[in-house]
Amino acid sequence: MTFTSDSASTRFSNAVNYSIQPVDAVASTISVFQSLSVDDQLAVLWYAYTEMGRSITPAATGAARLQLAEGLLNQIKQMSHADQLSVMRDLVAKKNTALTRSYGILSANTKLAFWYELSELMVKGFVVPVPNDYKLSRDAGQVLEAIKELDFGQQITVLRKVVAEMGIDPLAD
Ligand code: 45D
Repeated sequence: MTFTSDSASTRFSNAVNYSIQPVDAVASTISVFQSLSVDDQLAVLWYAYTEMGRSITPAATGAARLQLAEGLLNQIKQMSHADQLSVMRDLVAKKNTALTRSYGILSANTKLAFWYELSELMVKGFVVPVPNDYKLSRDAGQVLEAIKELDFGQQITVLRKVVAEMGIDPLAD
């Protein structure tokens, strides 16, 4: 097998990246994230959104995808702030409810689009905000920093995986 100079330089820069950012930065970020309290998971997701917001374009999240989540989003939009918060906590805590089961049948990317849209609804004032004085735990702060240090593709991988596991998959076992 021959290597062109291009692939050699790709290999070189990969090697450099590995030393700064090991492959399991993604896996370890996911596992620490999942060990956080429910509220810290919600807060970290929110702060991750506020950091990434500019790089996620609404077009990229796909209107077609959101259509599948629209019923859920409309339902949530009409709830009181307290109920909105319980729904989000139920999703994270994998509590079995009609809503978490509806969420569970969405694809991983639609789940990501759903959370993205919830954030947008928060920004527009339709969904309960994170209290200004909410204090992340030490671990949560570290997870957030770890996410910020990942490249965009790795951030998506982490986020997709954590939101994919939320809710209840009515078709599982
Ligand atoms: O009182 O389809 C606390 C692309 C404390 C393209 C609270 C993409 C107590 C393909 C719990 C904190 C890959 C770009 C209150 C998609 C308390 C594609 C409140 C990617 C009130 C989809 C907490 C999309 C609350 C991406 C309200 C990357 C927390 C999407 C709410 C990323 C948190 C989306 C929310 C992200 C977080 C969304 C709603 C990171 C949402 C985060």
